[in-house]
Amino acid sequence: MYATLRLPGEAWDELPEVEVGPFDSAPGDVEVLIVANQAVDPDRFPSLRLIANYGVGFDRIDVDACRARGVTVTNTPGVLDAATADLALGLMLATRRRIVEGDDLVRAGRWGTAWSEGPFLGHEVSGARLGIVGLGRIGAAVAQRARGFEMEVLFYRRTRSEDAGYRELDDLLREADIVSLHTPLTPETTGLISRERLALLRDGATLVNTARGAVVDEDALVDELVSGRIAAGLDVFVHEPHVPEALRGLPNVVLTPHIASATVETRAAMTRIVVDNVGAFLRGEPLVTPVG
Ligand code: 8YV
Repeated sequence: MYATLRLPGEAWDELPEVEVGPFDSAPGDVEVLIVANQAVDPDRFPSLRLIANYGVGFDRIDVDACRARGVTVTNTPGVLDAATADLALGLMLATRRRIVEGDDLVRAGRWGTAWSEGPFLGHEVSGARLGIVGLGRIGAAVAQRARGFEMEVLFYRRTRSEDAGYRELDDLLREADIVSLHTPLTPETTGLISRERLALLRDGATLVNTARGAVVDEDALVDELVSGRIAAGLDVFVHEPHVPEALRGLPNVVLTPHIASATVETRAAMTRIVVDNVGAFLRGEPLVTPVG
């Protein structure tokens, strides 16, 4: 058994012998691999039977190729919905209420000048119209929180709905004050928020992405943000840990380093699922959360 990282939380200690090291050093005869959304070429590991992915998203793992070689993939659904939804709300608040800019101002000793005037006025989160793209577990957790902020919730998902809040994607982008992305990254969602669709956002709208960077045309997003027409709270990027240089100096963007699931509690719960899947595999029992 080989893991590309030692996972946090008590459950880890239940694993029988596991070697931890960089992905490139994984031995070719390994039967169980624990990874965090890393591309695994099943041809390189002829004995491989299980890839236990530390994360709900497994977009870098070719599940079909794995299945064809008798390799099962598991992920960690459910336990990170609350933490991810919390961060999405945090980014909405931080971006619209200009929390990071305010923090910078205070730290720089510039508080005291014209504090009630334009430059530091933000936009409401409470009562705003929120458009949720992807209404799975995480999107639903965001909707639940949004109701506490008395937001009007619109949503788009693959399967149409008769619900009054359902909108076609373009209509949702046109109508919402805040758009929050919660789709997995698939061939269908890659570039879903294209340049043309970004242009549909209202002036002053806020885009929040805690899903995957590549769901959005990142170059087009940078252009929109540099123009200052919209604002964004971004936890994910196309080529992490690279963040487009142009974003770093912008006041209308809040940037976080892919931390949506990064709480002690959630990460421990994710480890629990990984370890339970590995345990089930070793005992020859049905896996807890197989993918596909
Ligand atoms: C993790 C995630 O940070 O679950 C996911 O899909 O993106 C995050 O929870 C990532 O999987 C790396 O562990």
